[in-house]
Amino acid sequence: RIDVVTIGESMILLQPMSEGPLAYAPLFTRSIAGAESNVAIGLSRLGLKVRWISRVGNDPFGDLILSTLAGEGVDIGQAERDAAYPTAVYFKEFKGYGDPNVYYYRKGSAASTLSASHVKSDWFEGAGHLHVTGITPALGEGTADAVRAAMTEARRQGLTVSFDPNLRRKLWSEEKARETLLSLIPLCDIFMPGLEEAEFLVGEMTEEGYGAHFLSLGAKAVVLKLGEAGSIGFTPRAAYRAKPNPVKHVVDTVGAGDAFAAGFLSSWLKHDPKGEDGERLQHALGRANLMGALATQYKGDWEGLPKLAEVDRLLSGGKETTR
Ligand code: KDG
Repeated sequence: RIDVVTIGESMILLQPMSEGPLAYAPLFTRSIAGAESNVAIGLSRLGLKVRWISRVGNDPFGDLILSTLAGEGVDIGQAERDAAYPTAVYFKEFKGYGDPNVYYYRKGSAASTLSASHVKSDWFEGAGHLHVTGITPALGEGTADAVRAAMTEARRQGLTVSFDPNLRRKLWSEEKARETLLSLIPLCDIFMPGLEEAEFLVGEMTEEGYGAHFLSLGAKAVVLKLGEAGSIGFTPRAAYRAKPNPVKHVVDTVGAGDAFAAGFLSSWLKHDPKGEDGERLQHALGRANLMGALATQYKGDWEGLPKLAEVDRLLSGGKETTR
């Protein structure tokens, strides 16, 4: 049985080994990244069965993406190769302060040819949950239709659906982003925006106002990420504010939201839905905050993500045996 299906582009990630302007970076490390595959790896390390679906080029970078995900225990059986288009690449630029800059080389990539006609009912067979983000619809009209079709088909088959808006301003206009992201909220059960994304979508409100507003649009749970201030979750019956996990030195913020999503879903989906919402939120947000904080401690989107035993140890305050 597959616990979570996720759909979205993975790219080759080149990270400069030094801080400063990308133009003068002489040496790079090479990895893979993509919001949805970051979540897939995070969930797999936490013990869930995950299927990742996308299209990659019939090229060595496509090989690397598939072998990395397979090596992490993620099911890649439904991912497709496209001989006509390449696998995308992106670069980070570390400034030494704040969020890294990101430069995408992804127009015309294999994944951006994804369309509603690719969405197959067997993607979701035997699965419990679908996780999608607002990056895929930002890649074009076809990919936006594909996300809408996938969310609709998943729900038809009885899966629950989570949606992280993952606003990427470099990929589309503000107007298009707002309109499309808002239109997808009624198709999800769990909506997980950051505070700035919530404001971008519906204007300035209180945190409780955002919770009530997104619940009224059709989400059954709303998770608001507050960055350094932790997170707060809402259902129609409960609200819970989770304290942040202290972070000594932030190395790389990219991927923290994905780690948060993996932490949240790994707990929320395993908790009895008939139980008390407040308790369910408390456990899921506690794990989500820890995962998000840990992800900022490593350069790279997912390499430093913990396994379940480590998360349990950290949350229970247990001692670590290092040698
Ligand atoms: O959430 C992390 C992602 O932003 C990163 O892995 C790259 O998927 C990516 C994107 O489109 O920005």
